[in-house]
Amino acid sequence: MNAQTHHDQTSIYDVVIVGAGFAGLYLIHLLRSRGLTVRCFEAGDGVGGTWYWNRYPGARCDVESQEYSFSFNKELEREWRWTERYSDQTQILGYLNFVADRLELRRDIALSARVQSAIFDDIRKRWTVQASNGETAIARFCIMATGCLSAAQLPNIKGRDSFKGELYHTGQWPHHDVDFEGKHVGVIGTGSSGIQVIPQIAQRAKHLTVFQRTPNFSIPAWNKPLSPEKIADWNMNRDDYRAIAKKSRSGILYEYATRSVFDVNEDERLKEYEARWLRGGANFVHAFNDLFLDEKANETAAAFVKEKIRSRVKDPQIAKILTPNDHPIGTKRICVDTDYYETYNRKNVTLVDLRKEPMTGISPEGIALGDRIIPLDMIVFATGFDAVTGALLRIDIRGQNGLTLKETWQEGPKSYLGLAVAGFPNLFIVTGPGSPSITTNVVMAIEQHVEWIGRCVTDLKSKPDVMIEARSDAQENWVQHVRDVAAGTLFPKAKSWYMGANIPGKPQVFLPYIGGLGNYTRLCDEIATDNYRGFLIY
Ligand code: N01
Repeated sequence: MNAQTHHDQTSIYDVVIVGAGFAGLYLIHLLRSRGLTVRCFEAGDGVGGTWYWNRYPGARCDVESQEYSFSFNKELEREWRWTERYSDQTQILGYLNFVADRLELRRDIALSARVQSAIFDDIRKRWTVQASNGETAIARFCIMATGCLSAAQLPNIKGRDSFKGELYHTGQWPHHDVDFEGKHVGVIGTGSSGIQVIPQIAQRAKHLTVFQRTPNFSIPAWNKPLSPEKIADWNMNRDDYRAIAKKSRSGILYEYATRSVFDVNEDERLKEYEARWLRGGANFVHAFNDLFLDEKANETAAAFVKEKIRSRVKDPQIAKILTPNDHPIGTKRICVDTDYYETYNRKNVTLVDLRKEPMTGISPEGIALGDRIIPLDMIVFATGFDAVTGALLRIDIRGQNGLTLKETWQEGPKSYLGLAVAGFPNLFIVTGPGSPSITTNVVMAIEQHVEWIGRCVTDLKSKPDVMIEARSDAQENWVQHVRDVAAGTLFPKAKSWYMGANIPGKPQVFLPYIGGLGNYTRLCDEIATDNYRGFLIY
């Protein structure tokens, strides 16, 4: 199967890939190695996806660096050196550029090419994909590698566009230096992005006002340089570590407890929490095996962190505002911080509790809270993303008989395994709704998906007119299973982006599959071996 030029701007490929982040880059490499022709369209003017866009000060991964990297290529693993426990955005972006160069991926990527539509032609059995750079690609397969946290959500606050100062979103951070010096800055949002950017801005701005609607739980990162011992250990045992991670629930080498909160007395419980607090990171929420299952168990972990907040924040009133009270710990993505709570001890930082004093609008001068206006030179929106489905639904995707994905998902996204959607033949999604994706080490989840899709596409390579499509009954069963698994946990108790709760009008559906990456991988492999059970091949 060769790429042939159709006319000036239209070319024919075996596969079109949308997005050149972790998923798109690996897809190009793997599919090319199977003899397939590919074209990858990327909206940014560089590769890297999430790590290209989220370049705000303090942006850092909360999965440890050695784990948050590709495992499929030993040479890449040997050549690249991580330097910190948790890598910052520049290093991860550097890594992805290194991968793109080392595997010679760039020749198949069109940059500054945002895909506008992907339309299936029932007669020709091909996808036509149009991008903003004027290119049109016709391909047998279309793979959406558009990311789970890539559609930035800029709330439509009254008067927003009248603001005279600078306005940024953490997920669309500019490439130029942003100068905070001497400025009055406002940050809206206290999720993972806000919690990272706030301490950084506080150190540079004249004054920082944080506008908080809902407080979040955060655990210290205790980030540090990787020690020579840690590097040597990883290099020696990498293959074993990777194998364990891939079979685990989250794709991360957390210390998963096998005992319940109620198996131990209070002293022992507090000792366990303290030990994990001192080790830092999201490992904390795995201290006991019922923290995501039992509200009473969860409350013990939440109480421990609330006490820590009180000890880190000097003013008890401020500490109270920063203390979460509307969700079990961990049911919104747990945050990992460096000096977040301590930032509120600074004289140049003010916290506004939007629950008490709602934001009524944005004026040319600043943010309005009823009668008073907080004058600002700059507003930073750390307001998150239309997660998981947003990037897909911003593209005009049409399957059989012109059916749009938007219509199909009107009441919530449905997919089979998070990989395919009934009515959309030869279309695959990497880390789609109903896949483990964002509740895991997403790089491991991406590798699994890419390898599964690669296997499927390769199996069909010799039958050029054959299509594969999720069966509706298999899809219904999977959607129900995803819901059932979530319903057995505390996750649906939080108004989180996992539930679509952060986007006005978005159907409230638990988006990821939390049955575990290891289980999911085994199931996907079994399905492929069983002649793609649950798929129509016709
Ligand atoms: O977004 P969020 P994020 N007025 O949706 C507030 C990953 N990530 O970009 O909770 C006022 O979590 C909103 O308030 P509320 C990670 O998976 C990872 O921070 O809706 N406030 C909330 O406080 C993470 O979970 C890393 O009441 C408004 C905040 O904005 C995911 O990305 C780093 C508002 C949004 O929080 C998303 O994180 C960064 C409004 N109109 C991100 N609208 C690491 O690896 C929204 N908010 C460390």
